[in-house]
Amino acid sequence: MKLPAAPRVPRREDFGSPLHSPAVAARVGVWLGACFGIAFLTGLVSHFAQTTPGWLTFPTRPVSLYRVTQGLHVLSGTAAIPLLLVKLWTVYPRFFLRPGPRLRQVVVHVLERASVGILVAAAIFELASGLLNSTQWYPWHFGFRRTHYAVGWLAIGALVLHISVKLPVIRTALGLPISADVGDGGAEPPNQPAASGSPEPSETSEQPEPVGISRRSLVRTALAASAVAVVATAGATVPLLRRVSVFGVRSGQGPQGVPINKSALAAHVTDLARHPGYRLTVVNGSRTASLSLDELNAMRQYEYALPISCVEGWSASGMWGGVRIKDLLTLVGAPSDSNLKVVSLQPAGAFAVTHLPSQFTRDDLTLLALRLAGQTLDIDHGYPCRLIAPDRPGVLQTKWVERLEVVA
Ligand SMILES: Nc1nc2c(c(=O)[nH]1)N[C@H]1C(S)=C(S)[C@@H](COP(=O)(O)O)O[C@H]1N2
Ligand SMILES: [Mo]
Repeated sequence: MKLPAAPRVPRREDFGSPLHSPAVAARVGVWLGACFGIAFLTGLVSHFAQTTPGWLTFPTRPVSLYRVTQGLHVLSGTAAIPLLLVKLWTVYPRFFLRPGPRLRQVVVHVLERASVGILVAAAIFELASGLLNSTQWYPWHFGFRRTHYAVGWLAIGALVLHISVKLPVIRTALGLPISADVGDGGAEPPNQPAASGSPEPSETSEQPEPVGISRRSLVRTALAASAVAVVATAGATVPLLRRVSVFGVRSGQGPQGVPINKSALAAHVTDLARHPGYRLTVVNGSRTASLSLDELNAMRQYEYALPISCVEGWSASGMWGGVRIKDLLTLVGAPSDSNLKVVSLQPAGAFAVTHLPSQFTRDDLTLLALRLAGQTLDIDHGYPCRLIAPDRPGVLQTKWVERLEVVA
């Protein structure tokens, strides 16, 4: 009678499926690497757009630059999710690899495993935190933006190291047909009898029947899943896909054709915003101007099509009407390229006060908007007035503005 084998830690050799192969890992990895590369570069743009004042002057043209880069950022991250899952599944038997007996082999093994561990942890963290942020769910206590940015460097560093170390395997795997076996440094090539004694497997040796899906199908399925994820969310920023994108955040219509992120109710600003005694205060040192809504409407009005581009990946264009910020500065004798502090009526919150650098202040397109789509601004879009500047992240397009103050 055969006794059941005692439980033991698995070994790499226990995983015989031909899908656990560098042939799959390298092919999925190319796409995954491209997604991470795009997400990293567009993430840098996003970081610099929000880090103001900084050593970098973020440009105000093209007006939709940030809309495109941030859309790409969120979409490349979304596309990476299915790819990362398939890639991790393909390579997970390597987790059970054991180093050779020599000290040097052990050291190299530990270093290699540690770098892969950092890469996997950082990649999972970036995709998970980004996904949750785009759904505005924050089940954590750290600042999302700073942490996501810092771990982004960790991920890209570990990725570059990983690609460099793996380059020979990647090149071999990509140079051969997908069905060819490339040793991954662990198991014998699966589905081939161990070549004990004879250097070539004999021609008559029986090949086991392939079970389940082929490597090619696995790679294609991973890419298809990735494409579906993109199409299901891209409507948040690509108007043509709005109806198809069932998972697109805020791809629906908000008041006046533009979605809402934070409503007046959620910002606890409704009463203040509707108060009949509302006045906008503009401050330049000791000079102050105080304007009622009627007075603002009596100033010269401009109308521009500009996008709201949220960091969460959704964006929408609107026709905004109102007064130029630089015209308001003239009222208090401030130069048009002043730096401004923009203060909202909103009593609290991270975006209640923002900084408007001089390149935006002096720009003709930068408005204190009083209208959207030809109508008085909806209270959820920032009534009585809101900032709208070209090529600026949505979070910094302050709603319910009550005060503009010239700062150094
Ligand atoms: N005062 C204030 N302004 C704000 C916000 C906020 O929470 N408070 N949210 C910002 C964010 S994150 C975005 S994307 C835009 C959305 O503008 P919308 O609701 O008009 O589309 O407003 C920005 N302005
Ligand atoms: Mo936003």
